[in-house]
Amino acid sequence: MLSLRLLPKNSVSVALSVLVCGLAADARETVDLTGKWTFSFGNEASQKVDVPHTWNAEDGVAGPKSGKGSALSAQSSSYKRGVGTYERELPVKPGKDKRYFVRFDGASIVTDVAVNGKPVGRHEGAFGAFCFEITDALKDSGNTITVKTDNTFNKNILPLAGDFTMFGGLYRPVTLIETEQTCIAPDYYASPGVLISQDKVTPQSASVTVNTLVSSGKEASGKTEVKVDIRDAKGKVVATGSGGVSAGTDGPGRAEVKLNIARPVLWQGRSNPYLYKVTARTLVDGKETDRVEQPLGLRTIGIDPKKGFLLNGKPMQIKGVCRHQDMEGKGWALSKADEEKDMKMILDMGADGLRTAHYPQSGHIYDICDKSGVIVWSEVSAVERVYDNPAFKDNMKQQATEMLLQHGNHPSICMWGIFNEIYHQCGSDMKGVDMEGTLKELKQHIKSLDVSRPVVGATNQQGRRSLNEIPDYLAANMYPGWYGGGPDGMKGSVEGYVKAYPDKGIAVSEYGHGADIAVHEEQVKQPAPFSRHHPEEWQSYGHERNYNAIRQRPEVWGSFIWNMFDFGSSERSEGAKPGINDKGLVTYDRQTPKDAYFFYKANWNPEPMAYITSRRFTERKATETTVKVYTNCDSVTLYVNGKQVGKAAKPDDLCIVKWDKVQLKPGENTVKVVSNRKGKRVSDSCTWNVRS
Ligand code: GCB
Repeated sequence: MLSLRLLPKNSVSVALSVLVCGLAADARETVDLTGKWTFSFGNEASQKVDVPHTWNAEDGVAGPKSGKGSALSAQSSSYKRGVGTYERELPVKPGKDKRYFVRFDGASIVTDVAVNGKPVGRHEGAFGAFCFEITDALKDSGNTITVKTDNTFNKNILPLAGDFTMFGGLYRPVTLIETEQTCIAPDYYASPGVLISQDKVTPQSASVTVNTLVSSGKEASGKTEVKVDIRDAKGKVVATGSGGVSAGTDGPGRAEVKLNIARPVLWQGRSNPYLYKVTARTLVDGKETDRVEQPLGLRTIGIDPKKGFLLNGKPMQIKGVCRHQDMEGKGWALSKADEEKDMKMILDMGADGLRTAHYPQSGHIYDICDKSGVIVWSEVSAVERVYDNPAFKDNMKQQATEMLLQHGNHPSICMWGIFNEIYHQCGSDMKGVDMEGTLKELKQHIKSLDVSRPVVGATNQQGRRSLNEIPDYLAANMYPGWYGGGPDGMKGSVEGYVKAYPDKGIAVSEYGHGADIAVHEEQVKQPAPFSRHHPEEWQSYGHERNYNAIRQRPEVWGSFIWNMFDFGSSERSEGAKPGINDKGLVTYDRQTPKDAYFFYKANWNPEPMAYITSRRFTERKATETTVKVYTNCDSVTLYVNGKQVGKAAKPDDLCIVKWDKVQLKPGENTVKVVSNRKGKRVSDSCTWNVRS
């Protein structure tokens, strides 16, 4: 249960509220501060920009200065890291008796905010939202907000390392909020101010506790109470309750309301992502002053080392992907439409799990997962190393608190991740640092806020027992077929972990292979990972072999492909383009799903499909070739240059059909496959040129 504990409100690093939808028009107003910003990096000339914005969209993926090496560290960067200053006028004429807040959904890495030159708050950490009250800093008119964001590496702020670019700037939306004197706190760790815990969920009934955080301004007066109702998906009220507000020791007051729902419809992942809606309202002397709505998906979650992941008691092996939050030409500064496009590609492929590696992502991503039934692993950005000093630990706990309070209502989130590859690339500089002690504290901190979700970790240290014992359940990053050993090594790697940790459960938190869509090979051979030669054919073959081993072990509670999309990694120099990690199933510009994408689509998505692999291998030398098709149809017929080749063929149990020794003619060849499933005709075709 998300058991709310009011933490001391820290004026330096407080955060803000989450989704404020459907508010009473006269109670709370929100304005997106999208346009009209002036921006300058360091002493450079200023320019007009819109927010979300980053200054690293291009240089963040330009690759290392030296042009060689692949150190997995975003610390020694060749891209611009420093202070960017944003400024704009605030569209506000302060009303008497009103309060004003400014909310940032995310800014990288350290942010200082001033209104009319008066500091209103500082936030440390690139992935959490934060919200400051600015009422006292406002004038009657002509109000200016100045925001300085600094993405310089900072050893007291997570993450300390990682194979990804730390894009700088106001990269998520900024919102101005106007409230009445008594409101649902928008500024308590930027949580929605309404914190839901699912106390007991069975098919017969569900009991839920809703804690509403109530903030009263200086001028507030009157008797305050909170009313909560829960509506089903059709809008029918299925439970109501109300409660008085007890004063908070520090920070907002709190109203606890317990509710019961008879015979609830459960949130059952992609097969039935059923959502209720919780509405909490503050009333002063009977008059509504504020309202916040939150999603409620009733479900139980568990991991069984023998049965896998359990959703409402039903075992499943999560078919997941990992995602970084950047895109070509935009870095981290994505629009909602960009995020929707990413999630659509994930859903179309048939995945039912998402690991937000290596940090919490935007509220919008979790919203989409709630609505579409995707199981989410959301993680704290403890990548490769953590320190054990108080300043670092404070920041770690603050970032964890933000993740839990901001996103804890999302039913899609089914586990909290506390580390990725700790000890990786740690040399003598980390000698004597009690990294495991720090992670134990992190786990304890998370448990003090939420006992309803398992804590997991992604290891790559099979031998480090004590590290791997820290999370409730374990997962491991495994790269057979890429960083070492052949792709069939997945079987042994999985078995090794299962045997070593029989009570911990095992998931494959990462597996993958690089692929450049312009590089092709007739005979697949394992490439050198840090080379420029990353043939697309090897990636798909590696996934076929890896996934075959994973699916044969149903006790493996999930697998998460590394990665759904190519992503920016300033220190990499390999594959087609320096600065890019090309293990995505989809290219960085999102224009091209690679062959391996369709391997999963054939295996995971129920819609009939057939896809000819190596379709981009258009310029060939050999007249004899193998044609490989991924399909979920019962049988497929191949035509080359209009002539049927052999008989209709059936795919194997990995949805693969292969025709060997297919003859092509010199010059242009049309290759086509046709199939039927459930009366639906499916076909695919491509053109290959043979030039000897
Ligand atoms: C890993 C890391 C991930 C890297 C990936 C890779 O194990 O967890 O951050 O990007 O390997 O591509 O090497």
